Amino acid sequence: MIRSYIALGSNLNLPKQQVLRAIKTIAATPGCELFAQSHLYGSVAVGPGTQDNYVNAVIAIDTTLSATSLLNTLQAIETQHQRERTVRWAARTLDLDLLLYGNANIHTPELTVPHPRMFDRDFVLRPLADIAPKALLRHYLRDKLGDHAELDYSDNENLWVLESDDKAITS
Ligand code: A4P
Ligand code: MG
Repeated sequence: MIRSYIALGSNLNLPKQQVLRAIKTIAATPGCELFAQSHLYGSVAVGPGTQDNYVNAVIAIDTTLSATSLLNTLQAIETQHQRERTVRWAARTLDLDLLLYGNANIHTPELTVPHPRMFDRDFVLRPLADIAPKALLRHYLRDKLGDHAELDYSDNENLWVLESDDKAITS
C-alpha cells in the first residue's frame, strides 16, 4: 500500500457537493482506502478573470494502484463530474491533483509528482497540514519554511475553514 495525498478543488455547480461526492467515489474505488480527510476550505480563485470562490480539501489514501493508474482514475472521476477542459486555470466542477505518491519523484509527460505547484498554494498546503505528519511537511517545505518554522495561515484572507466546528477526520 502506498500512502498518497490528493487535492480536490471545485468552483462550479455546488462545489461542496462536488468535493464530498468525489471523496466518496475515491474511497469506493477498488485498490483505494481513505485514510484521512482535511477540513473543507473556502478559497478565493487563483486564475483568469472573475471566478466564484473555490471549495478545497486534501485527502490521504492508501492505494495499491500505480501512480499512473491512480492519475487515470482521478481523471475518470473528473470526467464523471462533467469537468470541461477549456483554458488553463478556468473555473471547474472538479479538479483532482495527485500531490504525493509515497516518497516518489515522478517526471513523465502526463504526471509530475510532487505536484509542481503545490508548495506555492495555500489552498493546498493548509488542508494538507490538517492531515499530513509534521515530519512530511517539514521534509517538503524545508526550503520554504526553514527547519523549525510552522505553517501559519492566520492572516490569510483568501482562505477559510468552511466547517469550523468539525474536526478533520483521521481514521
Ligand atoms: N498532470 C501532471 N502532473 C499531475 C499531477 N500530479 N496531478 C497533468 C494531476 N495532474 C497532473 O491538468 C493538466 C494535466 O496535468 C493533466 O492532463 C495531467 O496529465 P488539468 O487538471 O487538466 O489542468 P488544470 O488543473 O487546469 O491545470 P493545472 O496547471 O494542474 O492547474 P492547477 O495547478 O491544478 O490549478 N484557485 C483556488 N482558490 N483553488 C483551486 O483549487 N485550482 C486551480 C487549478 C487554479 N486556481 C485555483 C484552484
Ligand atoms: Mg489539475
